[in-house]
Amino acid sequence: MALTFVMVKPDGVRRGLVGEVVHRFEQKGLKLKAMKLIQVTSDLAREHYAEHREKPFYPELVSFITSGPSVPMVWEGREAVSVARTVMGATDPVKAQPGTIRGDYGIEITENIVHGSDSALSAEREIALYFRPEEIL
Ligand code: IDP
Ligand code: MG
Repeated sequence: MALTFVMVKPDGVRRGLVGEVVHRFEQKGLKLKAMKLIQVTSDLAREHYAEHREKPFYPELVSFITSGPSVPMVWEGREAVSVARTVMGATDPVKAQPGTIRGDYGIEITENIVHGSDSALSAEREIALYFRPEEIL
């Protein structure tokens, strides 16, 4: 069974969407393996988003992701990485289909409610950044 890393970003927590996000992944049939409420530090944010270091939106992204508590989670299931991204919808909520989290709840590209790993390799890296092995049940 595959694992993936998902995180409710600070806008999702501020807007009271944690329950809705968890509900959608549960409803799809993924299994919750770990979850907590944390304040992402700038060091962690820079490491998490290292691949975007050269992008024009990187400073805004780091400042947004550290702007309040986030809820990192680990989910398990068949093809969990792509299933989670399908449930989340396209990166830009303007383009995300209705019925997806970003399609139903967002309109800003930076404040797009959720993060989800884009490959098995990123999932492994991101899970290790946010969770100790004994926190994954
Ligand atoms: P993803 O979250 O769908 O995997 P990425 O391309 O990995 O999308 O981008 C990471 C995050 O950076 C996005 O979720 C979004 O919050 C932000 N982002 C991506 N592209 C832009 C942009 O063009 N302008 C502003 N923020 C962006
Ligand atoms: Mg990404």
